[in-house]
Amino acid sequence: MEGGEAAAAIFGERAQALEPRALLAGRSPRAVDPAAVDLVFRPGALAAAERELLAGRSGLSLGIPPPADGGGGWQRLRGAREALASAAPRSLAARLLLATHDQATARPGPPRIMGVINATPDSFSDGGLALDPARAVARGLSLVAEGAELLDVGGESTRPGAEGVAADEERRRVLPVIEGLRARTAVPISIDTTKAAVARAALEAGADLVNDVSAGRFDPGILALVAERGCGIVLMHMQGRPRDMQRAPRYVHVVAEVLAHLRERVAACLQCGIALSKIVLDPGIGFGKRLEDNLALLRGIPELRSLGRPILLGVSRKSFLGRLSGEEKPAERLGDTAAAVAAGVLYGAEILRVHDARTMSRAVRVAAAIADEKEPPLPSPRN
Ligand code: HH2
Repeated sequence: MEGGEAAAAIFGERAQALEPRALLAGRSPRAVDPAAVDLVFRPGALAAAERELLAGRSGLSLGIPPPADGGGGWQRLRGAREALASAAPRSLAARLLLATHDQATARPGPPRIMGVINATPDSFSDGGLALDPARAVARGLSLVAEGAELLDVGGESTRPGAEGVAADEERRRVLPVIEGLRARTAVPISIDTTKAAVARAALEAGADLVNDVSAGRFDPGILALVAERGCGIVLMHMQGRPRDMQRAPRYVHVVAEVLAHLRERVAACLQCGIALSKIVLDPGIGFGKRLEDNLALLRGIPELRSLGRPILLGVSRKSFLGRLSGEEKPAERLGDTAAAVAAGVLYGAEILRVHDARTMSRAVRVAAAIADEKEPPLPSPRN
């Protein structure tokens, strides 16, 4: 399938009804057989002729999954990828399902560390530490020395309950940091902002991509800017706004809802003229999520990968880790963060946004080696 047709199929009108559910049953894409299809979707999504076509293909079984898999209301397609591919020329649904399967089972690229620089007085774990530009630049350079391959510079805290800051103040905080870093490192720099005016100034000062936790919803001008500059963009899911997002987050099925939201935001980007290849997706851990939502989203990364874009994961020091471990001080949540980062890598996340690059790059290296299916040679009996 052509890239353009895959994008049209995945982001087109029928995509919602054919949304994959329980894809790969929460298993790591690194541990599944890409030749074996196993997809669950809404039953109404297939026209009778398509149902017949798929059910009639040798080796493809079309049934209702058992309740544990979300049965009753969902349909499950299993069989060889080859059989689905042979139905694809005659059915749009088969093409969509094939694209979904291929995207989700493609091996993720090597995981990379994104180091966080908060030029803010009030960030939840390190507010005030990098308010002075010289200290922020020094912090960025040490993150790079410790293994960060990207840097994310922000001038507005998005912690729960945070009130926004004006664009002028945000620019004043981030521009000297971006200029200072640009003069000293070639590592890609992202600007963590929801405002087009701040993003524009940051890109002019040397930033390479935009990290928008509102995915272009708070200031739609940001999408036009990204299209104009041809730069990359991170689209993150958030329910509500930072000031109220943790008051009463609610989902019926969090993974399906986040997937549908990200699908809609990708479609908005494509409509603005942003190339699909420039987009990175992020489930927004801690942004309008309960503990169980954050955990389900970590396990749901394989489903989110069905949109065919790399997944960025921001678990670092967040409060859901403290809920699990009992550690109240965010800066002390190093082991907690390493465990969540490792799980993210195993589920297929490709960019890990962290505050502690040294420890997390080690966690990433170990997790990536475990995820790599190549078996190490058995030790010889004499060793
Ligand atoms: N988390 C924070 C900020 N920006 N961007 C993306 N894409 N994903 C995230 O998970 C994410 C993010 C919150 O962390 P931090 O920047 O350390 O805190 P604060 O918002 O208080 O400055």
